[in-house]
Amino acid sequence: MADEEEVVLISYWASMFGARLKVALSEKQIPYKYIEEDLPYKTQFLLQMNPVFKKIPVLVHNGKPVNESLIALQYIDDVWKDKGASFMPSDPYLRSQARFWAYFIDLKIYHLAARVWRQKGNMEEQELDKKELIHSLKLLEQVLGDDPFFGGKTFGFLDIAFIGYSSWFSTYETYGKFSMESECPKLVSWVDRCMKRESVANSVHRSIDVLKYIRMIMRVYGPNKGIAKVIHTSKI
Ligand code: GS8
Repeated sequence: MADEEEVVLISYWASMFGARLKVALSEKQIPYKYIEEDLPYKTQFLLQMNPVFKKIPVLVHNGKPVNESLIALQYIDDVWKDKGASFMPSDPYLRSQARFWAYFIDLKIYHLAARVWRQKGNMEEQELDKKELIHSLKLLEQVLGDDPFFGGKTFGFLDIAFIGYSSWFSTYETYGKFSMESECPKLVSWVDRCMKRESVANSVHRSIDVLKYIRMIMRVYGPNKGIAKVIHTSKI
């Protein structure tokens, strides 16, 4: 990276999406300026850098924004392809599969898990959401198989795409009343392996920190009381 290049990451501490970009920049050893966004009071900078969705994370490279974390993750891999191994497998089919499961994580796991910990719906609906969440996590566990990483022997794109979610595992377990260790032991071991990497240990919050924070939010505001709006207003 030339000296005059400037990399800025706008994010929010507990965001699984932001964690992707922290891990990716750290893996590629790219220095960057970090801006923590206070989401209910979005800064002008965020609104300028992501006028369409107004969401974090945003990667700003030499003044130009890259929105959507999976797109920004691929961008980092493309721009700094000479810095370390590519996050993506070289085989086009395996690349397509890594992208597919990354979308699955955001389309399925994120939304189901949010319904579970926010305790959305009646008891019956909550039970169905929980079952589907566990089923989705088990599907991912099958994708991992007996490999150490989703990238096979090496830590790659799908590992980076999913590892930020591990900060939320205790929250999923607590509000969903299930045990990740019993349901998905291979995923739990995978998290332990990933956490041994400096890039992950320095970027992904411990699950207990997010749980403490969510407990406090639930105590103060209760379930189903516009948590989505208040969640970002209080720090641990
Ligand atoms: C999701 C970003 C997102 O939901 C991505 O970048 O991958 N698909 C996008 N960001 C949330 C915070 S993390 O839960 C956000 O910015 N929310 C603020 C808002 O919705 O106003």
